[in-house]
Amino acid sequence: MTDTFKSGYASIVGRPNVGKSTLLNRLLMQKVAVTSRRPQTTRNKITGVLHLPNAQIILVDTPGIHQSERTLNEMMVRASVSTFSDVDLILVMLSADAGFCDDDEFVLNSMKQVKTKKVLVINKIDLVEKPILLSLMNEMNQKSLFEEIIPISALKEDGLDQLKSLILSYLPEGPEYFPKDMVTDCPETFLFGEIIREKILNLTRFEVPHSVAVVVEDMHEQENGVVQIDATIFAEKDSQKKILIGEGGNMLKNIGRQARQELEKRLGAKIFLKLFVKVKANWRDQSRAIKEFGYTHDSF
Ligand SMILES: Nc1nc2c(ncn2[C@@H]2O[C@H](COP(=O)(O)OP(=O)(O)OP(=O)(O)O)[C@@H](O)[C@H]2O)c(=O)[nH]1
Ligand SMILES: [Mg+2]
Repeated sequence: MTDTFKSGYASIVGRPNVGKSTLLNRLLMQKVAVTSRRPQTTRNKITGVLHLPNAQIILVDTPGIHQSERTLNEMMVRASVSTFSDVDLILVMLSADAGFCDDDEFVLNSMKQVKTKKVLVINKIDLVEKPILLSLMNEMNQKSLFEEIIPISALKEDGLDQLKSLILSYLPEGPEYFPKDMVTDCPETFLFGEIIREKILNLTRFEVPHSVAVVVEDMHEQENGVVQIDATIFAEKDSQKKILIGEGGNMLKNIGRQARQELEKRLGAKIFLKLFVKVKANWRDQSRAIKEFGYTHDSF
């Protein structure tokens, strides 16, 4: 036993949908990032601090790296890429069920010149048979890009202790950067907006999920103890607004109900959730709107 304290940064990067945010939540044992089966769920860097007895691992979840010319998407990818040289270790994530595909190749190309040590995390091993996993590990090993390769299932929490030890072994001795009660840099109101957006991602289809932004405008406790949250859902077109409201307001009611249930559990209080739907044409191509909606919110 030694008394040395280790601390440092590890970013979780990869193409969209491989399970980066799921891993962040499972390692922290609480939800700080929203997740969905749709690609491009995460839009900004989200930092989470994992407090261990003799160490502090600062994890940075990032948006999925992908190709797109939209301003929002370019900003998302820039946020991911910006972590490469700022961290002690890059956790590059693949999804075992998809194997190594062109989109993963694009991710590796984006870090060609990067000197930071990289570990390959193969996620979703619960979805494949052993021989498929072994052949993928073998294929990736031949690239000679990674210090190590580790198979996990973030969702089933398989291999997470091994992953924690592995990350620790790459961190330097360092100070306790953050107070023990600090788990994320994500402001509460931003996370609440994200939870509402997560319900929209689950309930809507086609271009609607991607076109939506949610902003919590106000949150206050009423005299009777009920917490009132006012949030605006922004869509890009009238047709999307119509879908979000639904027949007789049914879709909006559904979104509201699902979000309220989760928020009430989180806050341990009754919530009155007031949702508004507005159109902000082409907001995904306007840096100002993207900033206003909080998607450029930066890490520590
Ligand atoms: N079966 C299985 N599914 C998983 C696992 N990890 C994540 N998922 C699922 O994969 C989907 C995507 O997960 P996310 O955590 O949102 O993925 P992401 O990489 O953060 O995606 P982006 O934010 O879009 O880049 C969700 O439906 C998760 O439940 C896993 O280990 N096994
Ligand atoms: Mg994510």
